[in-house]
Amino acid sequence: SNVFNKKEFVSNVKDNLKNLYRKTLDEANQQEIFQAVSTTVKDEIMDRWLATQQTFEKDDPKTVYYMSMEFLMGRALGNNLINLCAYKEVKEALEELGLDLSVIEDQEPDPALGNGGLGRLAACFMDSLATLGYAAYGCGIRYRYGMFKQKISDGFQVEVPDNWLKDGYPFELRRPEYCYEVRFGGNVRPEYGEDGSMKFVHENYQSVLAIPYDMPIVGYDNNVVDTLITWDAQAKEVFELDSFDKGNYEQAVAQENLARNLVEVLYPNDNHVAGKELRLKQQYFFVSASIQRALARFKKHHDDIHDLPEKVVFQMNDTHPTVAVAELMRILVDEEGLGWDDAWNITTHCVAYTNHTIMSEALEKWPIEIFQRLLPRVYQIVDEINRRFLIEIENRYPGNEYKKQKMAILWDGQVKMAHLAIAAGFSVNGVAKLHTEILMNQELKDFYDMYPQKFNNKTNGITQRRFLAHANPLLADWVTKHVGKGWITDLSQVAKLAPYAEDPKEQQEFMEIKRKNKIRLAKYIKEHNGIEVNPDSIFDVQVKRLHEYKRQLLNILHVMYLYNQLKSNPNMDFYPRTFIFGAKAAAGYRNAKLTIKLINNVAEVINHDPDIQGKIKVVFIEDYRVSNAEWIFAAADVSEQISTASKEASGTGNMKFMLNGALTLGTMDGANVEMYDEVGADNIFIFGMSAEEVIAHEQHKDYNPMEIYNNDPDIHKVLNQLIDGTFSANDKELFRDLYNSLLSNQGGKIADRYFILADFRSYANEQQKINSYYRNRKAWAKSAILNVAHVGKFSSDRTIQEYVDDIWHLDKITVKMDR
Ligand code: 26Y
Repeated sequence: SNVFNKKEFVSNVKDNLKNLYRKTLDEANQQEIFQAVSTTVKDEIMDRWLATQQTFEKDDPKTVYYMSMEFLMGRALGNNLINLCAYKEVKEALEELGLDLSVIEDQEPDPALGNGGLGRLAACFMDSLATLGYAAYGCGIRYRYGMFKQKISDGFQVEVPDNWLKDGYPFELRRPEYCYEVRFGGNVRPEYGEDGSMKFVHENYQSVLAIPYDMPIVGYDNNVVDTLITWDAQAKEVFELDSFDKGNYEQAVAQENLARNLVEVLYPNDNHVAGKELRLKQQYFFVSASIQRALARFKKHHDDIHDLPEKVVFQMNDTHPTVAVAELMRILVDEEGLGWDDAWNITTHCVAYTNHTIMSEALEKWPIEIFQRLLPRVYQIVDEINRRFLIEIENRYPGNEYKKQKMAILWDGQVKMAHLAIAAGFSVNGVAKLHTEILMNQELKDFYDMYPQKFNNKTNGITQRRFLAHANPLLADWVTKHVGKGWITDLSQVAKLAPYAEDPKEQQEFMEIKRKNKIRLAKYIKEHNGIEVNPDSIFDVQVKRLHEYKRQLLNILHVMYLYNQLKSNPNMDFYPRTFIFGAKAAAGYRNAKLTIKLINNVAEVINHDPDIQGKIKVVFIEDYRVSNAEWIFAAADVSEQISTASKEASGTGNMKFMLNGALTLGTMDGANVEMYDEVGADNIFIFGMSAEEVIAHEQHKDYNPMEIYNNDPDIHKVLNQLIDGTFSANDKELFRDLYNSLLSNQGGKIADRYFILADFRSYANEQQKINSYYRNRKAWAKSAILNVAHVGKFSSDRTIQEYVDDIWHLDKITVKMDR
């Protein structure tokens, strides 16, 4: 059944061009055509969105509110067409007009309302929720500026503002009729009634209005359209148009400033707390508005607030929305008039928490001073939660002051958000098996001992609709040819590919598809970097946020090492290799930015050295983001997942590479461990220390990188090249900080805290194995196909079904459309 009739589609696009721009097809530019095409597609989505809402009204299903500061959605047009099953017909319809759908897709800015893994996971989850037919709202912030655009200038990262809304975004719907007030600052005063009752009055506060913008989340081929709510802020006075009486003028200006600042920009820090007051404001802003909207929806169907847990669950994506615990309590106690125990019982059956990291620098702790000044009533509630929590600890561990210190929500002048999330959440989950084990046995052991029943694992996943069906149409068709279309909604069906792994004809076809994707990426690299790369070389790729624990530095040091080897032995056994990097560094993260500069300088030297005859190329892809990621995964041979074991909670890029038939070179970290279990030791390259070994070294403080430096001449040489001008002829000192970070303790940071030198040799050995293995094209193709065949577990559909079964207990809905 065709979603669009081609003739009608074309005529609708033309109509939309006329209505939007008063232009004909000949006069319109590609951006305008993108808008007109998107409007046409949105029209089709609207019918399903309406029908879905009507189903919600009729069936009143239990609903999950996925609360997240970040939703890294990526472009919507292509994805919506895939999920409407209309991609091919629209592509053809546009071709008849002489238009190229991929050029039109390329006009869309990436909605990049997120940093990296955590934000992209939220986006994959929304796709799976809609596809599986569950009632779900994503709740987030409509940042005016998303993740910055990255320019590389003289090898350095330069951050450019991401004005993604400048041409207007076609896939959002402003809904001012569902606005809510959110209050900041002021003071709380007890007010006594004549009957001796007491309530708290919040006064002298500043308020803003939260205005929701809805984005449709289109399920695959099922008429379900869920909603991502992103909240915009507006000054109340301006909104109500009545404030400019003189007395209120200053107040009005202050509120306008507050509203503008609140949603101005996404904090570009990934896994590293900056502790900015404005961020806490952002958190409370979207959390308060989202809870108000959820309760309003609930009340349309129910009069007894005690039934809330039967119909509503709030999933907190890391601690960022954890103020939800206290905000829900506040509303239940102050506005619904419930007693504390009643309110606590409801709250603790409605909120659940996902932990995404064990890195201590990513744990959110707010100074009490800030928290109390900004959210005086909410703070009182946190204080009371803490008081009762400490009593609970005392009852469980009488006289154990140490436990209380370690587990308190308020301690040392700080509000510890993770402790609040665990004390209140009915579920606490990690994002991969190893990660959850580390949480239970180390990081959160005290909490696990007290509440073992709360802890559970939900290994992350990714959506195969974006990362295979859309990203890699050639491979998608090949998979469909062999196993049918079922994989699009049930990825476990790719297991049926396994028998083809041994078939020489299929191996060849597979490798030809990979080669075409490499040519597509090579063209992109040529256009964007001006670098010529050889599609017959091994594409060895590391794309992810730049962070020391992810060890891009290990990768580039190894490239330097290989370069040295090739220089001194030009005829050594070496298969041509293209090392591809893509990464954004947080704007204030010095070592991360320096690593980007190092990669670019190494590229500059190696790419222009005739001695090595083009055998190594190094490419840093500018502005790595969801849209170019799709092309990069499709073209990769080797997937670098080389974090220090125990540091990467899960990783999800690892799964996207696997889905596209790349072989993983990785540590036993995060979900790599489970990928190893699925694909088997013969089809993955594992190196380095185990998580246990890393943790033991951290505890015993017995690691000495200097020893390795002194005893391994190759490593010695590479490190010296950081400070002898080999890659920074004009400024030998440029990379001194990287050198120092590996060899000396400084400012509380211990030398090589991510064990780069410790893992270097075993990394180089595995790289050598890859070199030989790739020469055996059949073996390589077999392993690559087996990677695709064993990726089934890593669909976010599987992950979401587990959340539903174990945590959310949602009802499945079916949306009927009479067409
Ligand atoms: C508190 C603030 C500074 C902060 C902001 C963003 C803290 C953390 C983050 C982002 C964390 C993040 O992206 N974590 C990643 O989550 C992925 C999805 O679960 C994991 O796959 C990945 O291993 C983890 O690093």
